[in-house]
Amino acid sequence: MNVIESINNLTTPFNNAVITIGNFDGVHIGHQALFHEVIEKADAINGTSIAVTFEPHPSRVLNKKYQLPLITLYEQKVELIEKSGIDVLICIPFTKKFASFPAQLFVEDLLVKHIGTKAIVVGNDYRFGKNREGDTDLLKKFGDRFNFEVIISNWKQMPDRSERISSTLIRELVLAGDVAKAQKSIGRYYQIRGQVVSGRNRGGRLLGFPTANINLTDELCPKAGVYAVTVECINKTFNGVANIGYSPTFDDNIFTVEVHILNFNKIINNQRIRVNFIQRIRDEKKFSNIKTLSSQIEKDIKTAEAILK
Ligand code: RBF
Ligand code: MG
Repeated sequence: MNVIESINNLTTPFNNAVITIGNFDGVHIGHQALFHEVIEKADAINGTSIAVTFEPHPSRVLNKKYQLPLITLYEQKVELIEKSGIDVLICIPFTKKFASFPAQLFVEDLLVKHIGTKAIVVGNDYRFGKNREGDTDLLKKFGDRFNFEVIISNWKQMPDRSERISSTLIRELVLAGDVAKAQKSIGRYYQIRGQVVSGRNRGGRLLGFPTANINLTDELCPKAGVYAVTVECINKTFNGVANIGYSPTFDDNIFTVEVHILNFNKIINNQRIRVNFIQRIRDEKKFSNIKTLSSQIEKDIKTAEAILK
């Protein structure tokens, strides 16, 4: 996949460009469906399949007060879009100036003149231009005027058709600890990335279950509790159990994200690590002594092994 990170690098329009545009936070099943429609259309007209996105996320530039935790940071978003099979990813550096472009300028200058759009695939709630003034009706008008096809794609539903899949739904599911349902809406396990930092050296010494403590680079962290996970580090994937929270058995009240990796005895301080959340096991609890916590962790490991086998 060709990744273009500056409008200045859009020198010649693409051949029969078929595009979709969005923030694509989470690269969920709905986004993946848009990418597939773009790829099919591009195949049909011998064209180029293109995803257009924005970096930083527009919410970071436009409203400073409440910042949504992003589901996928830029690095992971690029990886996932690449996996979808899209030919070109155009990341528009999002600035206040860019946000102030009127809808027509955005379409005529960026989409038509620079990208060479011949077809665009968007959801029916798609909005564009300054103050989100453009909607799908206006896009169709511009399509007639500038000679591109507008394809409106339906929202994707959860497999049981209970809800529409959206980035908002996925944030809610992850924050509620429902990682199994999150998996159904993103089409992969929810993953966090970070770096291993030294902890209090308590897990191994006191409890018999050493953990890698993680300094998250990601923003969206699952609800406090114990989870069956897989762990990617040192170029391999391992099974594990994660604990997220304040370890209430001890009174230091420090929030940690930690994983105990099964059948593992390496020291991985400072290494990059990725944790995939497979299933929630239980809430965190305050135990009356270290021995009962320790035997509960032993049970958690058995539970995780059964889930992961
Ligand atoms: N600490 C608690 O205070 N309550 C818990 O319920 C709890 N569950 C855990 C489950 C697992 C699988 C692991 C690996 C750790 C858990 N811990 C829990 C955290 C434990 O206290 C921590 O790993 C050590 O204190 C080292 O930081
Ligand atoms: Mg630890």
